[in-house]
Amino acid sequence: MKKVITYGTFDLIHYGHLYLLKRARELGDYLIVGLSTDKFNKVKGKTCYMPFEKRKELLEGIKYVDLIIPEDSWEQKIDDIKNYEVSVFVMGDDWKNKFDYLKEYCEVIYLSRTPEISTTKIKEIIGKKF
Ligand code: C2G
Repeated sequence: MKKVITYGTFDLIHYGHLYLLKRARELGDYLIVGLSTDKFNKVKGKTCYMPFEKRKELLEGIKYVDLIIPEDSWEQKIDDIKNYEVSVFVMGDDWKNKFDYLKEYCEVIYLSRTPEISTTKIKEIIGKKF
């Protein structure tokens, strides 16, 4: 079984996230998502609308996602890749080259981001209208 892994916050989940997850899943047979915990989001400097449990529940409803694990540090990726016997690590290309050190452990693929949509943009829209 060819396992793929990706990581993210997935706050106010939108079709940009969905297209990433779909394309990531198509690179193998099984997709693991390392979902940033609320605590790790603080480390990343991200404030979330939705707490981890809600973001996890939404991801569980997406057919491309097979397993969700908590992401609570920058350093866990190598262990995750080894422990879950991952073949492919995938991130959007806003992270291009940032995770090339993982090439020692698995294939590293950066997929194009969906340009016109972002959680920040959604927050701006929500902020303006409601
Ligand atoms: N993404 C995308 N298109 C968008 C927005 C996001 O393809 N319009 C992708 C990102 O490139 C990323 C994934 O969706 O691969 C999740 O995005 P975020 O939740 O913003 O993830 P991020 O905060 O970048 O966390 O250790 C890695 C970090 O946890 C990544």
